[in-house]
Amino acid sequence: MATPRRPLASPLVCLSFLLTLGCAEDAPPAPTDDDGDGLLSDFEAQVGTQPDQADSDGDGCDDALEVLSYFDPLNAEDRPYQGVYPRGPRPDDAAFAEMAETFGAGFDTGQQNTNWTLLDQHGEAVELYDLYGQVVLVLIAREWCEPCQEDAQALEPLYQEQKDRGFVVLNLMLEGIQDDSPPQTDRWAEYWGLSYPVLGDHSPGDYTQTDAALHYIDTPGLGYDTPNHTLLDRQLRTVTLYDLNSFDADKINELIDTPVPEVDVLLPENADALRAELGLNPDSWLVSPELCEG
Ligand SMILES: [Ca+2]
Ligand SMILES: [Ca+2]
Ligand SMILES: [Ca+2]
Repeated sequence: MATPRRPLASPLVCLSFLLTLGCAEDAPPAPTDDDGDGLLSDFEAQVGTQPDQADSDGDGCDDALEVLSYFDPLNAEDRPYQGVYPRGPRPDDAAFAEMAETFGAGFDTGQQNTNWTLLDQHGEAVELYDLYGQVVLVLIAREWCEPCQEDAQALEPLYQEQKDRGFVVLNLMLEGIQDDSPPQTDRWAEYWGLSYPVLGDHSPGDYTQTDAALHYIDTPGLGYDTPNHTLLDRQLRTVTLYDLNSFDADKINELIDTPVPEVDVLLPENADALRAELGLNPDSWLVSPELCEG
């Protein structure tokens, strides 16, 4: 970010303190924000970011913005998405392991989905576990399939309407405009006006060779129909698997109305003030990557 932030502990504060009460000799030094990124150095020590570097991982986003928008300030590959998809707080690995123990790990109804990662239409990695806390609709489609085209378009207004409340469509694309040809996710997204993540997961005539779709196609043999839908709740547990009917807007809205699960994340004490200073909306998980470049 171009504009360095004001240090939160002003020298004037210490001066007025000296004049009125005097400074105890063994008083601990006031916390400082040496790199001006808005995070006090003692907080930076707790989360592992650099106290003398505003952007610890060098991805263009200052530490404070990453911490407050739930991206990883120590991973340059992880920063606000070009597609501006919602991102909430993510549980740590131990918490995910505990949930898998409780609900069962896998993709059957009620189970805690196992994590997976695919590239979207902007070439960015989208990881399922980063979407914890949101209602997720997995749409599996092929470019040549007309009902898929209609379905994908019909989901766009629902995504626009509800993404602020924690709803995302993950559109897994298996094939391109010809049977078995590779999908082009940017072409599909652009042509049909889709802003949710469109993820390439090519199945050259055999869905068992896909990286994620194979978990959501619950059918014997290699045959499967598109479009199909799998709905996950806010804890990423399967609610309905491989549904061949049109997406169920009522069920989706019912899940969106459920409370967001609590996640233990370390946030600075000045989080509210910092959010306001950085231009982050405290009621939304949508963060534009433009905030990073200032
Ligand atoms: Ca820093
Ligand atoms: Ca960064
Ligand atoms: Ca980062």
